Amino acid sequence: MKMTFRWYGESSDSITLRQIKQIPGMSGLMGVLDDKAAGEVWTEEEIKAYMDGVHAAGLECEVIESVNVHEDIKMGLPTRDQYIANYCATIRNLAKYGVKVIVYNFMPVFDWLRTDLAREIPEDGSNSLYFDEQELGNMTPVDLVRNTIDNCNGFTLPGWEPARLAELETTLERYKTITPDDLRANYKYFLDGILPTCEECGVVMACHPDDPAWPIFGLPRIAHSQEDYDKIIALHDSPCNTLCLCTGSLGSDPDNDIPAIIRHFGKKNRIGCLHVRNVKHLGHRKFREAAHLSAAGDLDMYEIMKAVYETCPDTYIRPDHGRMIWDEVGRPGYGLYDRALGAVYLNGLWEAICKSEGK
Ligand code: DNO
Repeated sequence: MKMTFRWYGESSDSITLRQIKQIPGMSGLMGVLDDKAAGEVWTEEEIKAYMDGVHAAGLECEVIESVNVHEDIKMGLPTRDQYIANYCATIRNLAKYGVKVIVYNFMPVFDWLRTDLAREIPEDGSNSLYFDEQELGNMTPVDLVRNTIDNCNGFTLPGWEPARLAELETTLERYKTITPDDLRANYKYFLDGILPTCEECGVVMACHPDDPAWPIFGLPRIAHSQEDYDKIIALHDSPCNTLCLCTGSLGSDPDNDIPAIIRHFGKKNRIGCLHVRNVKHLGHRKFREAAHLSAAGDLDMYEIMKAVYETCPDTYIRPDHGRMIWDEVGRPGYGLYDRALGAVYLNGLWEAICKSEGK
């Protein structure tokens, strides 16, 4: 297992590579070029500049996140072929700089979604990302976007880049006629278009789940359960067609048994990497993100790490969304302190599991 950390780049992150390097057991990053719009080619020069900085700090970057899929691909528009060709060019360029896994998602319009980015946790005065379906019911998609952009402390949030959201209303209108099966068919077209390039370059695609794990605003969503992922890996049978197992996204639905899902796909060698975090259920479709410690939320982190150990021990993991603690100001979910605590805790579980297995 390699422990990694999401980093947005020098001009876009409140955290430095030096700080990341000082977290015990950190091998490298799940990196991102934060300023790339969906559909654009990530050029060799841009990737090289990012990687040079990472390597100079003594870190690796074998996983890249948020190579976003253009809406035209998801909607199956004729322009999709050009965007698929661009995507293949990006895959090739990333592979040249040592990237082994690309995390992406196939969620229409929105990436992850919350109704509050800084809900105070009454027990200790920290705050974390929060979702309540009832609060969402009172908001239009435009309200939600405004709320999210206004409350992210001046940082861009993954999936909420203003450029992607400029045409929000038109896009939402177009999705009204797209069913989950249509979306899956468009997804197959995309996978058929990119996976041969992945196989050629030795890059694995890892699909991030819908977050939260159910449809929102009536949009089709097709990646939030074991059954959904069984369908996705059947769309194009390739060892490069894998999932990014995000425990908090899938875990927002209490019906998803996370250790069982890890075992199911781990055994098939279809887990490209994991985002590991805890979630506290507060009612029907209402939850907040919790500290990583099992006792702080509803997921059993020991069982999760054990399932990884048993079925995909060579994977990449990163601690996901932390709370904001110790008065840190940063990108919601992506502060330094609570994610560092999470990484150390997960590494501690890993050491205990390895030792108890005599390794
Ligand atoms: C959210 C992240 C996601 C993820 C993308 C991949 O915090 O985990 O934005 O990186 O869905 O495309």
